[in-house]
Amino acid sequence: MQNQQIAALFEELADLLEIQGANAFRVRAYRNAARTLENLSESAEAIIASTDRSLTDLEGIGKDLATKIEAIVKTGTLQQLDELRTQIPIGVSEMLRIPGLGPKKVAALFHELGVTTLADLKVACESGRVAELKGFGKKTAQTILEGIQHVEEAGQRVLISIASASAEEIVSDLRQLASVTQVSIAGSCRRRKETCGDLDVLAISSNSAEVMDRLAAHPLVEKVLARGETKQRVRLRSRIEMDLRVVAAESYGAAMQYFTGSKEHNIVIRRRAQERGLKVNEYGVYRGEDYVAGRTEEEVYAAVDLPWIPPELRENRGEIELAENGKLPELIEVADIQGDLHMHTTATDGAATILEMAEAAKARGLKYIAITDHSKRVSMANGLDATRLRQHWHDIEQARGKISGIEILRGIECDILEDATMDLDDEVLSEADWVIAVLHYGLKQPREQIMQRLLNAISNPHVDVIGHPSGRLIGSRPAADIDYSTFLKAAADHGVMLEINASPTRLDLDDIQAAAAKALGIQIVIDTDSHSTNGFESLVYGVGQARRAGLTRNDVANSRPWSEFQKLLHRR
Ligand code: DGT
Ligand code: CA
Ligand code: CA
Repeated sequence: MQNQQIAALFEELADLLEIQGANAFRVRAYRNAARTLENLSESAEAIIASTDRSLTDLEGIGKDLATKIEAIVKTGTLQQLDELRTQIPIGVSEMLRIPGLGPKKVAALFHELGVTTLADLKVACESGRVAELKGFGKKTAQTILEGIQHVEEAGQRVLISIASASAEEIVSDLRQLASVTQVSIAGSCRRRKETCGDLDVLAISSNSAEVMDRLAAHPLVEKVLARGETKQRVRLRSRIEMDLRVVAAESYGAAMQYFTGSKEHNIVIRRRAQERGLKVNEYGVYRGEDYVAGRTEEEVYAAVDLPWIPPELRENRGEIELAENGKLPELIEVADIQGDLHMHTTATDGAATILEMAEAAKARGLKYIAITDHSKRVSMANGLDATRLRQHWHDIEQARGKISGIEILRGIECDILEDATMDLDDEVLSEADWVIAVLHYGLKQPREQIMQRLLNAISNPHVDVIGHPSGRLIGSRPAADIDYSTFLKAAADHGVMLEINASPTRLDLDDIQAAAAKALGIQIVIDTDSHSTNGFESLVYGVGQARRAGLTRNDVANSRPWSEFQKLLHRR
């Protein structure tokens, strides 16, 4: 159980309590606990297991919360939360996913209008009942209607970070069984898609009943939905569902290939097989009745005259032609990343100091970082004005003297304001080592205004990179309306880099636009946007997105050693 998963349960608990109308103080205690856990550099599980430390040593964690964390680690859930989930209809908690609808507004819709599903809510908005509600009004009702559409389009998908943490935990548990010789994640999670609809796991075992029993008994599993001879479908407590299939060793590669997908990729593979007089299915490759291959994925691809294709590329977006011509890219790996150029400290909304961030980055093998706290427009994060920023840079210089083996750049994450000017003036930006320009506010502006802002930032000679370009938060905040062909061309013309923000709720640029950026020769930086020393763990998701885009080391600026990366600074 990772801290992030425990924190998510506390957040859900706080939401449901708030909808129920619980005491605000209690609600805040759970939210604070969630923050504390997210920012913790050590796992709660390890603290519980240790003899010399205790959860109650942590800020804001009293005896009651410590007991709850222990219960979550032990059972995967919290009785109180399970009860609340039965009391508050699932449609009501779903409303929380609508941008702009917090627990207070959802509570009003639930208690005063009796709305319990998104469909109810739509009707209530259209009939004018929502607009009449105290604190709502016509504009809010309209925003809610747009939000419902956004949530419906996003569906019930789960972030890759949550999906892969659960899947990895279950896979390593099944691996413990003596009868299990192989077990792996397949499906969209293996392809590292930004969200997963459900989880797919494959195992080789001589005893499929034993594997299914073990899965059914796993603390993360809430319920067995279906069970057959060799397959089982379960629902996890986090509400995502999982398919488990137990297969024979000679079918393992074929099953992995089949269940990794994507469907679109598999259709082409099957067609290639037919053209060669073969049949491919989840059991193997067959000529007539005869099994010819299927033990490994390599065998399956070889049967259709292709080299093995990395899962992240299997979307039928040109990977088969690349494979056929021996031109598959050598995809970037986590270990290639040498620097991280977007992170926050206690100067704004981060949880760790400059030196703590530098030490944590160094411990993870990074050779250079940029400290990029917020600019003043982000007042709720205590953003920096020019005076505080210069003081902060002075503090960074001091920190440099206290650590060796890692370079620390004096950076800034500067807002591109709604009127298309920069939040800090050129004079102070010119003194920075590294400037990230970003949109945070006014994301709903029409395309022309959004583009004016991005293009102005790109033509500012002090801007090194555009951070999380679309501003989207997956499943909760829609992306700004960007004309990508104009945007990417401008970035290429001005030599401005673009970020893949690795935070699992952002993953922005997305895979398609990152591939388009690569095609134009734009340098990409994969940044974690860390707000605590734990934040560096998100790197794997950013690298996953970069791999889906077909990026190699050459495409990613922060895979370069410091001596080379340094040459990219101040070159504009
Ligand atoms: P998801 O769960 O929506 O995030 O996406 P996937 O790709 O994990 O899809 P899922 O779980 O429905 O199925 C896993 C893989 O199994 C899928 O990528 C390809 C394969 N598969 C499932 N159903 C079909 C099908 O009807 N035809 C073919 N060719 N392949 C299928
Ligand atoms: Ca799936
Ligand atoms: Ca599935």
